[in-house]
Amino acid sequence: MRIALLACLLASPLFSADDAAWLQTKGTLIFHDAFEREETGTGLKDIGNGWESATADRVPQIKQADLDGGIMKIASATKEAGHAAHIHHDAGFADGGVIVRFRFPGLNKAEGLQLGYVDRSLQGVHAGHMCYAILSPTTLTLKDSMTGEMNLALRKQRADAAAAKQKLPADLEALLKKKSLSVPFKTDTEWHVLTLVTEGDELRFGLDGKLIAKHRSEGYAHDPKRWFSFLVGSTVWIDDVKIYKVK
Ligand SMILES: [Ca+2]
Repeated sequence: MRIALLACLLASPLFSADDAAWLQTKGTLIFHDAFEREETGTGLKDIGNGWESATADRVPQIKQADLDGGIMKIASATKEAGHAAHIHHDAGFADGGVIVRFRFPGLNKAEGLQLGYVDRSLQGVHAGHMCYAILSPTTLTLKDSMTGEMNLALRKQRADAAAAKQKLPADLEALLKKKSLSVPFKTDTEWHVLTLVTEGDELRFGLDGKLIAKHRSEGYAHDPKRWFSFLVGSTVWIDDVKIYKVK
């Protein structure tokens, strides 16, 4: 009887490390895009299906998002635009997340991908940056930007210290350190499926059904995650995006 109960508990999504299963069984699919169309131009809304490219109008002569064969091929004009490509879509949940099929095409060195959640209506936070997973060729970082480096009061303290050519106060340095977690991670040029979810004050990143990292910080609990965002400094291909609301 006890063994049967244990087996049952282990089989339940509650005890699964697979956040795709958690989203699919506990959540509601609030947005899906498989990119089976052509973009209509290089402007703010030309990806279609509700996406906005916040950096498109800085460089209208350059196509930064090319819908090709069912894939959104992002190539950031970072230098020309003075900013990494920022492509976002409405989300709107407290707990939930995304399932994204993606690939680094191997067209540039140091291909990476930053994705996460933004709420531009947030007061006291630079550009509403809430939280992110940041994939680089060697590292995965989970970051609470909202109560960390994008918090305006903390940014002022850092700027003041920099202007005075002083070291950061030890307590501020310790606080900022707690706001992110980095683990070794190696990118390649294969297709993968990632999950990025928030549940309460926890942010979790999974790849191909395996939990890679999780981090707890108060900013992750902010309600709502108003936008889902991609920040791309180089090149990445996105095949499919699903956004789920659990709560
Ligand atoms: Ca597709």
